[in-house]
Amino acid sequence: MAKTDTSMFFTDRETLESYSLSNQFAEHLEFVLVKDRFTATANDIYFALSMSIRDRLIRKWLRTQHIHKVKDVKRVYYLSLEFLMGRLLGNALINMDYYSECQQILEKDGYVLEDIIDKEHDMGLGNGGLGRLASCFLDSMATLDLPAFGYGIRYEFGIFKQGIEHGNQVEYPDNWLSFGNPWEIFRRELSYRIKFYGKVDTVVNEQGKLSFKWTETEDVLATAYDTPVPGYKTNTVNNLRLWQAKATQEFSFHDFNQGNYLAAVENKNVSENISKVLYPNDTYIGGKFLRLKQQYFFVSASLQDIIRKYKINHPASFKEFADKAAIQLNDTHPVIAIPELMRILMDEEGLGWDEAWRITTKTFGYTNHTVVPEALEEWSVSILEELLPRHLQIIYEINQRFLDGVRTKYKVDDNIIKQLSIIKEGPEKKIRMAHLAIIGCHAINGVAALHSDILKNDIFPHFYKIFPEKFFNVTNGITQRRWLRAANPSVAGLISDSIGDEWIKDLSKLKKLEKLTGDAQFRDSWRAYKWSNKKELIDYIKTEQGIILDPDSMFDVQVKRFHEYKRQLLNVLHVITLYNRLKDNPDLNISPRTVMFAGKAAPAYLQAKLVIKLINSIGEIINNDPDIKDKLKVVFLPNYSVTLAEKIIPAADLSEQISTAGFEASGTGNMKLALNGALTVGTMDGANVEMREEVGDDNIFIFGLLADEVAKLKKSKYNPREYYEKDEELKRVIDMISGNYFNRFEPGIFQILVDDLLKTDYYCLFADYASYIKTQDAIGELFADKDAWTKKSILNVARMGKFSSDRSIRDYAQLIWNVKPVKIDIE
Ligand code: 26Q
Repeated sequence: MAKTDTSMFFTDRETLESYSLSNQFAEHLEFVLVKDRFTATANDIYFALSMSIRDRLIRKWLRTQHIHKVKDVKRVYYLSLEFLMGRLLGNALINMDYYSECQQILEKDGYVLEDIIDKEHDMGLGNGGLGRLASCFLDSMATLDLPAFGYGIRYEFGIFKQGIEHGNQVEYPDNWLSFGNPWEIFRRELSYRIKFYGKVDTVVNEQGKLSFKWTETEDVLATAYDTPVPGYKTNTVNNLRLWQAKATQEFSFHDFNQGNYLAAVENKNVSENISKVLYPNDTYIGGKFLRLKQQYFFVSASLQDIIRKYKINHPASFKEFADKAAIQLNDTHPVIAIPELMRILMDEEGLGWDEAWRITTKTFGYTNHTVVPEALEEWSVSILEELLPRHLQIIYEINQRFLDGVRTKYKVDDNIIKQLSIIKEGPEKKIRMAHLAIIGCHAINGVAALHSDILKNDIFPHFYKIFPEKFFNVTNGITQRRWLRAANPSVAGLISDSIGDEWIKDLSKLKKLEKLTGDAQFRDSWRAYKWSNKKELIDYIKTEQGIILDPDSMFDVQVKRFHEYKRQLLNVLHVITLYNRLKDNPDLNISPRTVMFAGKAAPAYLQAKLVIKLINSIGEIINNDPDIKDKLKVVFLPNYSVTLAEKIIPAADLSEQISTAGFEASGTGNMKLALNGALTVGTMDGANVEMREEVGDDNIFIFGLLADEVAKLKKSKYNPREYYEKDEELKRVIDMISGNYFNRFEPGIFQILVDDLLKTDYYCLFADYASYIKTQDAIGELFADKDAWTKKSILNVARMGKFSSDRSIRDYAQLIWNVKPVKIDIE
């Protein structure tokens, strides 16, 4: 360091801090962006402001990393192929407490902060629940002062942009970096070599000891981009490190000299394709080669980075590795990390199998996010053999040792051995990544109580018998900083004015709201703020889609990925039922409803896309039918994203969480909506079960079959046609869809949906229909009683304390990671 005092910084702290944010902002605008007041665009303002805030973060960021290093603390490494961060500016302003100062600075120049915040492109590097969970967890880990690193891929294209054309989903690339990204720091000096393909040589040394050499590989570089993760009102700033692929050679001189210019750059493109695009599926579909490359690419880079950091304090021994690193695997997507760490420890660091295995199993934890058996990730042996030959050897060895152990310890037959094996036999041998994860980790957890039980009892019962001590539950949560404080400032403000603002760091404090349900004035304010949120959403929809909506109608909201098991189609059946009742009796006295849908379907998931088309088709008919007298509207809001969620959720009255019981691992939208005062209509699935426990049966609308009843029904001969024949309203709805009532000009397009329901109805829509309709009728009635509804709305918010991601993270820290908070002092 240039300075002789003990300061770790080059510049004087006093100088930087007394230097006003306003000056810094002006300097960025002038000297970095080279703009003056006449030429600056709103986008320039966004950039200059973000860079000024980033400057303020940097000192804490460096300090945090420094303290973690010198104190040699245990860190959490969260490995995830997805981080659905959304926008960063608003969040940083709130967490660092700069919001009002920035408002004032911009006001002077005639700008409104919210408009500037609106210029930021979402960081959409994820599909849905699992990716957003990773982002909520980063926020909570920083806020709780836990030393943590997120590792992932810096996709050039995030989740596709959804457009609607003639009611159909169309996909456009999400070129999120096209205007630059003020938050990330490119770490030019940080890059690692990632090996692919090649062969494995067996080497015997003079002592007769075997070792393995992975040679003749084709290599790619992983380069690091860091994004700061500030905690709320704390000095901790953790790091999200995303890897980008870079060719080891810009250029093949060999090809170039042969006169083939295009071939000379082609290899570069092939290598750099690895970090090009996020796979837009949110369930496992097929074993795509590039996906495996992505997985290994980021896993290998991250492990090399973790080991480099470990060696700074422990150059000579790996003994303490598991005491310094807890690595959490976000689903099976990064599970190739298990053989990779084994390979590094044995082949590169010279450890023996037993020592390497002890370290590996002690280090890793695995979170499962899916119950659907066909969604469990498998890779064909032939693909692994080609791409990662040494890893395949190690996986075989892990399997062999595990099964041998089982055979000696238990009396098991070959059938059970077959079910436990990592290798699935068949015409094409497959590696079951979940089995590898359970065997190679010390902890496996589900994401809600019901889900964790299903894992133990139904999905992995044999593993549970062998390793009961490995199975945990950590119920998901969401960060209240983004999902209430930032997304819903009016209600958040009302809450803070009434009970103080401790809830922002300790969500259980919301309990204090319970007594305010009896305060008529408070209820009026609550309603008024919810109403103004609805008005804001209405204005947005009017601008974007030209649809006029009524803020006094019930906003009945289903926002999530489109999936058959999430049963958006069941919601549609209810909407058509209401429509028919109103057609029969236009003067029917019902609570007016605006039914809103938003969500993306995987581009190749035809059934899901057809449901989107159906929603748009029924909207077209219902919204323009004069008989309905505006008592029912159906709206599909295109391009659901974190930012759109932040607009919809604060405006919702009713939250639809209607998955077939046993299929939704947890859900997190359910928590976000309830935290914003929406009442839930839901099945006994995922975290709904625990939400009911918290808010009480009177404050949530539960309907439908239970998970074990669904399982039983499926085992018996479930005949959906019986339900159709017996229920007049249901029959009429189905006949309308099949009779092209909503698609006169495109006859037959929805017939596959109908056929599937009548023949199979895998997700039991018909079995739950009557119960759903009955519950919705009760909901409609209650909505007419404004005071009763408002009381329940307040109680829901008051009792959401459990569902903070702060609680989830404390659970992980204690049950699985064994990490402690580290306070960061600024000297
Ligand atoms: C796997 C292999 C190849 C390509 C894609 C995938 C893939 C990608 C994303 C598989 C699954 C996902 C995402 C799953 C997901 O979001 N699951 C949700 O996780 C939430 C957080 O735990 C839960 O609340 C939801 O219930 C669960 O559906």
